[in-house]
Amino acid sequence: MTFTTDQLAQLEKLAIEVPSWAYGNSGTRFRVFGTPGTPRDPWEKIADAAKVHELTGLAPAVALHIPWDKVDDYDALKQHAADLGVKIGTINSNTFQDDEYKFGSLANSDAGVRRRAIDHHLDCIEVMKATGSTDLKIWLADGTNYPGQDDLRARQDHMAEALAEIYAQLGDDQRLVLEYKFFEPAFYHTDVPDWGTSLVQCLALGDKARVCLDTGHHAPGTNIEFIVMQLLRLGRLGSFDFNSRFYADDDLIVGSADPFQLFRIMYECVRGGALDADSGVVFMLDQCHNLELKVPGQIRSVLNVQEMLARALLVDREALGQAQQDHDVLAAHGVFMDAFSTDVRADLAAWRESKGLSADPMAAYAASGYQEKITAERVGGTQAGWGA
Ligand code: LRH
Ligand code: MN
Ligand code: MN
Repeated sequence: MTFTTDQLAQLEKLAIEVPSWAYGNSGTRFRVFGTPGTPRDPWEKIADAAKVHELTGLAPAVALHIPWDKVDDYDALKQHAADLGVKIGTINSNTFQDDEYKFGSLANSDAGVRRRAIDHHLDCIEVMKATGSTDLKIWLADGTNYPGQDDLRARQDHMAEALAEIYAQLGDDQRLVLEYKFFEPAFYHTDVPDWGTSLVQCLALGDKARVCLDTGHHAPGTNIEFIVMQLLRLGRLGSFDFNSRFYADDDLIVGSADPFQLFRIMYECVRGGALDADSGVVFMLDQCHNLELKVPGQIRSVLNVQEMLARALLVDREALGQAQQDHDVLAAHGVFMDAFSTDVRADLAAWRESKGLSADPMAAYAASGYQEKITAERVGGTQAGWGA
């Protein structure tokens, strides 16, 4: 066994939150391809999420997106999740698909539109109360396409005011998590483009406001692990939206495009105590499976996070500290790379078997008959959100 008892205890703490929308059909602006067995409603999305947890032991929570996951009875949805062995996680608001929000939502210059967007968030807080969710995640598509189109500073003030009204309605155990993104759908400016803007808005709101870091929301070449370090250092990292990208916000399987980056992020998480429950950091995925099957796509994703966490735990922190102290650049880098280069797959298979799980969850899913069952049962599954 490669892992020490301490490392195993750390590994044990990993809990990943999967997004309900990863189980729905999705695509690009050119085409949404249907996938056999796609869920027809939030109940079926939760069933698929529960399957991922059942086979991996790593994904006990599922995030919802409102109104994509709107139901009449949220108490019943909460119970449905519990019956299947998972819980409802983050509630994601959505102010980017209605005509009213063409020129923005919380940052819109029109007070009537801002009112509507604020009310949507207050509705989301009600959903949180009914489902037991503690996090309200806000990502705004707000921004402009052309210099001069709107007043950048006024929009920032409008947004701050609107966020404060939403924040004031949070319960003691509820948090507001503000996600940033540097472009898209707006191409000139975005009202929350970066972690600095998210952080200053959060600082103005109070202790229950945190930053959400979506790994796909940065300019190419950005040192994301530095941002992770800084937010953890300040106690303001609320959650991750994990995914991979080659170009923009590609929403591909986390750890597929750049496993080394995921390793570096997970190392900062270990270093910064993000795995401890009291850190409040939620490890969420935000992905779409446009071509591959969705349930195994999610299984692969959570396994990738665990694998890079396992390698990050193998960094010999004492040797690294000594090499850093000595300014021995190559030795320090060598210690880091030794951990990254370690194949932990057999150890993780053994970890799974020790918990009564299959050594190979991908193979277990293929053999389970679940895909055949949902393909036969679910006729007419719809798009994840866009158009659902
Ligand atoms: C925006 C985003 C945000 C949304 C999700 C569907 O690009 O990352 O988190 O809620 O995609
Ligand atoms: Mn996201
Ligand atoms: Mn995104």
